[in-house]
Amino acid sequence: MDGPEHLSFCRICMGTCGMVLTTDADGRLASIRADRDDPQTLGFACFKGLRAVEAHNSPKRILRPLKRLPDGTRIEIPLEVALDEIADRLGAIRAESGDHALAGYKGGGAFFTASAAVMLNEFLAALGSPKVYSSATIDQSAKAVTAGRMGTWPPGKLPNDRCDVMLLVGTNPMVSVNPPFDCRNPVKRMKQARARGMKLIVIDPRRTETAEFADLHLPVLPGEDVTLLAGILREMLANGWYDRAFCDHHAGDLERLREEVAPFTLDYVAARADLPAASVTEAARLLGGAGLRALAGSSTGPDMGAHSNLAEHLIEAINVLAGAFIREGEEIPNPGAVLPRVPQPAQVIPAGRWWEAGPISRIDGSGSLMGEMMTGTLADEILVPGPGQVRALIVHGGNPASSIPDQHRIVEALRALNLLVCIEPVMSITAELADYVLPPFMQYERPDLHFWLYEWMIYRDAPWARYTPAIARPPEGSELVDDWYVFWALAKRMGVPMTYQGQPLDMGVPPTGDALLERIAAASPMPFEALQAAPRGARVDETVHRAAPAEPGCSGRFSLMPDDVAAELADALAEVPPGSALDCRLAVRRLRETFNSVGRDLPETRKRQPFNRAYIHPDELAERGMAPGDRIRIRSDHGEIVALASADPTLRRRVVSIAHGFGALPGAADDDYQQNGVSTNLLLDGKTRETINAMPRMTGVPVALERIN
Ligand SMILES: Nc1nc2c(c(=O)[nH]1)N[C@H]1C(S)=C(S)[C@@H](COP(=O)(O)OP(=O)(O)OC[C@H]3O[C@@H](n4cnc5c(=O)[nH]c(N)nc54)[C@H](O)[C@@H]3O)O[C@H]1N2
Ligand SMILES: Nc1nc2c(c(=O)[nH]1)N[C@H]1C(S)=C(S)[C@@H](COP(=O)(O)OP(=O)(O)OC[C@H]3O[C@@H](n4cnc5c(=O)[nH]c(N)nc54)[C@H](O)[C@@H]3O)O[C@H]1N2
Ligand code: SF4
Ligand SMILES: [Mo]
Repeated sequence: MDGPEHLSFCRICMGTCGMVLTTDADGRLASIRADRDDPQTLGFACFKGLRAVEAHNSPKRILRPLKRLPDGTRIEIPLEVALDEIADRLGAIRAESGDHALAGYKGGGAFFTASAAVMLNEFLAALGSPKVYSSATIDQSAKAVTAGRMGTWPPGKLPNDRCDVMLLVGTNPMVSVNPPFDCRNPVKRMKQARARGMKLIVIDPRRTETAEFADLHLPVLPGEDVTLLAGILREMLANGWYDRAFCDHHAGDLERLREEVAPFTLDYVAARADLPAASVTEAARLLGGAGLRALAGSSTGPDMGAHSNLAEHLIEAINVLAGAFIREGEEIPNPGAVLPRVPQPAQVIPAGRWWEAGPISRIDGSGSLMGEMMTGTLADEILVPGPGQVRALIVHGGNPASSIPDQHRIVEALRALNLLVCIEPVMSITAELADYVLPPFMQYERPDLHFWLYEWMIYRDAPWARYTPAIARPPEGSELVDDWYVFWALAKRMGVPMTYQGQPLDMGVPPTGDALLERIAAASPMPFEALQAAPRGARVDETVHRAAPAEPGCSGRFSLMPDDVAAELADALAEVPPGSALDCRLAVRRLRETFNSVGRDLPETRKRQPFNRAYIHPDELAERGMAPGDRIRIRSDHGEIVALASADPTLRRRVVSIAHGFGALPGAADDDYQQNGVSTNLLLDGKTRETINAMPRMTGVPVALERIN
């Protein structure tokens, strides 16, 4: 018999879906369903989140710390013994090769564990190593680059519910449940937005589930966002379709923007991005010429392609032209729920270019962004000899062997390490390479907060916060670890004091998960006990916050076209299209059933997505003499993979759309496509990287398709 119902929320993605759970007589998770009465997520939950019972009780879950022996076999060892050994080995490497030989990589599993989301950073800082890498810099770090090159507006951009027109570039929130669109039940929120009259423009090579709602869909050729966005900006400027009053006050170099986008004429854009010219004009008119409040937002599509930093810069330039910001006196819907509140005057904070100060990569001179080094350089940091070469890596809730472009090279690098430790609940392909695997509590077994690092992106209409206690008991006979404990226990053994949220940690007595969460929420107007007592979360205070007037004498302006951006635009313009042999383009995409590589091994998931299908338009298939189900070779300048073709009429022509996060270790016994799919990172060179954030090219990459049976 199931016990009473418990309220909690899912922490796989930013959806933060309210859930109703039950546990069995042993306290183990027994059932899960979406909470119809959740005030934020309104009864939504997706396939991935509803797999939690299987995931927590999976026979594939790692239940006790594992150590790999020299012959490659693995044994279970007690947690404290594993920590002793890891601390000894870290200490020895540090003594021999210095602080910078120690590094860490964190992925989604770490970011969504509130108590430990910044523990890796704190741990490495305590050791004197700047070498924190994460999935954030193989994702949308173009947004941080753009903020640093253009400037920022403290009150923020228009909230979704206040805009009349929204442009979504390369994002499919109906499936990815990810910003920039509202991720609290995106389908319902989109229907509501449409019902109140919001116009939607979507730029995506696929007629996605999101594009289905659009007034205007521009099926851009992948990798050509820069072309299209420059064309839209040119049209806005040429026709006077922009907010002159806002730009007069806040744009620094509008004329230079006008000059630099001038070559992107309608004919040029239509030919190169392969779109009707009229749709470019119509997008520009809706964004700036219809007297409506418009907002542009983007995600992985433009931020993973060629010139991703430039593409993102052009998207934000559209926002400046449209004046898409919260103005003086307007309400700031979420000024901070657990994050500290800071003054938010309606003015431009000029481009800070923060990466120019701080640590610099010995590989390519890239600096640090968001307090991290660039993941695009990680394989080289491990493989290239010299002072500062990385020899030990702690992987926290990530799967770098799967997620980093040029899979052969990153796997070679992970194998070359003197020490690889994973905090990881399942035998991921990275864990397979690890010297130690420390299995953590899974989400419903730990107390947690909402994804506080980016809380304003989740809770968009109020300063809302949410706490959950641990609901389920871990499996019988397991020895699991709190993610944060690993770092605390290693620091203690290594004799280095750690801080946490700016305060020293007691290195004598370990903290508790709740104590760490309380510290995160210390600045909240709501006492932590009150938050703990609110089962569906709470608005932390009732004060209405408004954008303050600009500080007297402030003169900051947005940099719309600084020199480096102009140079990148000139490069993009001068680019010669790839040779006719590579006549198709690879496009990134997400699947409903998996979260990157997470969930791959669950039986229901495997039933639906046994491997990653290569989606191609049916006419494209027919023209190439291919049929759905054919084995095809996808070849880039860098590598090749074999996959099964699948017909997708929602795609534009000349595109193959295939998800990442699949595949075994190359050459391993289970490296079998029909069993595990294949890593698209075998196609990506990892070396063609953007300046500043070392972002590799992951979409829009030219490929050839060939039938092989
Ligand atoms: N070719 C290509 N490559 C890509 C992308 C792409 O579109 N195309 N996308 C990129 C993007 S946007 C991202 S964010 C990265 C993702 O990069 P990663 O975060 O490195 O990869 P994931 O597959 O999400 O791995 C998350 C790991 O966390 C583990 N985990 C799950 N729950 C927990 C938990 O509670 N605690 C702990 N400690 N671990 C847990 C999972 O088992 C899994 O192994 O991949 C990037 N790589
Ligand atoms: N179900 C599910 N949800 C997820 C994830 C998952 O793996 N599965 N991953 C999570 C993560 S880590 C992230 S970062 C977010 C990502 O969130 P999103 O970026 O919204 O991810 P997608 O749904 O892949 O949407 C990207 C869209 O870009 C389009 N695209 C591809 N190439 C180009 C291009 O060159 N230009 C343009 N304009 N469009 C292009 C694709 O067709 C696709 O529709 O999703 C998160 N949510
Ligand atoms: S949308 Fe995200 S948060 Fe909601 S159930 Fe799915 S995975 Fe969990
Ligand atoms: Mo991501």
